[in-house]
Amino acid sequence: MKLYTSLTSPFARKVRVAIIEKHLSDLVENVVIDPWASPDELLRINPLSQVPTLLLDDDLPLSNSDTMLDWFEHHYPNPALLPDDETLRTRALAIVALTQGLIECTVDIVLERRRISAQQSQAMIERRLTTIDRVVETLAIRFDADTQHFHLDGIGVACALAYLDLRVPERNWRERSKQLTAWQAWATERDSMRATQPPP
Ligand SMILES: N[C@@H](CCC(=O)N[C@@H](CS)C(=O)NCC(=O)O)C(=O)O
Repeated sequence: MKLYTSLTSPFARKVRVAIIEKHLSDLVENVVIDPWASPDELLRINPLSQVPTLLLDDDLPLSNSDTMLDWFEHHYPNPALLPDDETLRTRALAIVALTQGLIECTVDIVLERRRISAQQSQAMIERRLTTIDRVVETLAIRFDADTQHFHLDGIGVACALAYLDLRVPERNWRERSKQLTAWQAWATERDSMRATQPPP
């Protein structure tokens, strides 16, 4: 398998972390690519020109990080990155969806700030920042921040918060939750998170 990735994409990082947590690194070749340059190699398999893109061994390309996580969970169930219990599993997936939204909000801000200043919408940036604050506060309540396991919900939380640190550090999400701050310090030390840390 090949995983087309960039070194900074938080969507791709979720998948890279899950691959390491599932001990599948030997099965997956990482291909570092800039999706914004629309390289032919990526366009040939993914018309969205996005990372992550996973090219399966039968040459089927998958887009969308959560689709890939689902595929890995189904084909390589051990170690499991979701609980067996149906209720707990649904709760974990609800957190995964929230963290995906959190990453999308942060990416929106990054893209807006990349526009020339006359074209930037401060109202849009403010709206996304307010959403980010709300999601962090909600995660502080709903996410079960235990350190017994590092499942897909935890991977989503860790990658989303790390991306906030990278792109909107001035918002200082840590002010909103001591518990999440402590949990993130633990998550950051995991081998999978250390190995996928974006370059400075
Ligand atoms: N929903 C997708 C989002 C992927 C995405 O937006 N990736 C960004 C990099 S962070 C990208 O490749 N952007 C290039 C583009 O959209 O042209 C996922 O979860 O994988």
